[in-house]
Amino acid sequence: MLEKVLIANRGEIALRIMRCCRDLGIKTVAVYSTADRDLKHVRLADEAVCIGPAPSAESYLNIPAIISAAEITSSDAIHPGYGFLAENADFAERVQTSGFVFIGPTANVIRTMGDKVSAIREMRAAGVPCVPGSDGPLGNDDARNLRIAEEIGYPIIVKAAGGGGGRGMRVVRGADELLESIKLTQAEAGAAFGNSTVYMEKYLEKPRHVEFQVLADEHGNAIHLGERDCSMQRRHQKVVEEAPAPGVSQSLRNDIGARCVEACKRIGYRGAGTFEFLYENDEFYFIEMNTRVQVEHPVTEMVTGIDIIKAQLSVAAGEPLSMTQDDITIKGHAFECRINAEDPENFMPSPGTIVQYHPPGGLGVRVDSHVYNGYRVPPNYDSMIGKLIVYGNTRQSAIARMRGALSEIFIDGIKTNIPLHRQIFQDENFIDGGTDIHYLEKKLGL
Ligand code: MV4
Repeated sequence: MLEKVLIANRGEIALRIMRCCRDLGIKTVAVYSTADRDLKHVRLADEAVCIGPAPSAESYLNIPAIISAAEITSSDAIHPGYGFLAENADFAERVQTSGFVFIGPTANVIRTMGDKVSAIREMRAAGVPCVPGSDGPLGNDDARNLRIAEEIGYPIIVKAAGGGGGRGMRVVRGADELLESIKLTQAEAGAAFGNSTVYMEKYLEKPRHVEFQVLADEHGNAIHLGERDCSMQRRHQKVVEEAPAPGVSQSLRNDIGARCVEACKRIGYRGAGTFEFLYENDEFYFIEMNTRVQVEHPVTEMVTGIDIIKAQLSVAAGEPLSMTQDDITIKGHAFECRINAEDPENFMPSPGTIVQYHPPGGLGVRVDSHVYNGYRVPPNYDSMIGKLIVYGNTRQSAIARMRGALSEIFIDGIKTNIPLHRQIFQDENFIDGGTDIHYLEKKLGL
């Protein structure tokens, strides 16, 4: 096993990784910016190294500072968490060439999946169902582009190969707007991602966002842990996630899961990963792969009993996966509410000092958060301050438990989105299950 892991992240995920290392007897190194001296995991880690000033670009995105911290602490491996450098292929490569283990897939796999056109090409080849589309980049042949769109059928969506997560895309409803939209998306993509390549897909009007969790080792073994429904979102920020996805049959889960596993083996995937799909009329359509652990991984942990961070650490150490697909069963139901330091009226960030914090508790209630009484939420980073996760034997009992936990939780001193979560867990359509990706924005009148 690894002896010492440097955690190249902050907040709740840094604490989650630190706790997992502690369980496994692995020493930890925290790296932090000057705004984050008082983070909980910095206090609890075996060692802590300040890597720069508050702005992320000078600290959590500062590759030489992080590599230096790994060197001076004699760390074996670097866990990137999510966000920041987690899907930066150049970072993964620098970590490896500097003699450390990158806790994630190889730099080349990150690079391939980071380019959405090459990711889709790989997935098609592996038998993963994709959205009907251009099957490759669009060229500058206007007649050809018009013909491709006609074949797919309007509406279509033009997406940047270097985009993802909602950046660099444009819906086109008729031939009259197509050529202009392609040129605009190409120009924006070139400026934003340094890659003006775009591709085309059929635009699905009311899909759900359902993603499959996978784990793979470097010995050719891979398994899936079922799916999560992340449709409850606002402006591409997920708000509530759940596992399993309401209405997905065991046979469809097994089929799509097996295809994701096959894709992992084909591309030589290592570590934890997520296959993102749009789900509409009982059909799955692959859109992107995430080559990192995700914020919402706990709902999968709750319904499978698998510690995803522990699996990441063990496969990074070169060990084979300790379980096979037959060991995995989905039992019960889990929800996660992302708790953000933001104004519930206008969603603006609300940093400041937490003067009172009362976390909820009880059977089936999990709080993944780094906050404590007196903690000051800095204005420099993402506003998520924790996650409230509940488990129940049924979806209905999990909803009841989340309502109870939301009535108990109390945070004073800053504004939070807890009122929004209370509203969502009273919403009839959400309670019925299966609301689409546009539901929350419509409900909020956006
Ligand atoms: C789509 C789509 C409809 N049809 N692709 C947005 C984020 C990026 N991951 C992909 N996205 C979408 N791709 C086709 N062919 C609708 C979205 C989309 C979306 C997807 C997932 C979660 C939230 C979303 C919100 C708006 C649009």
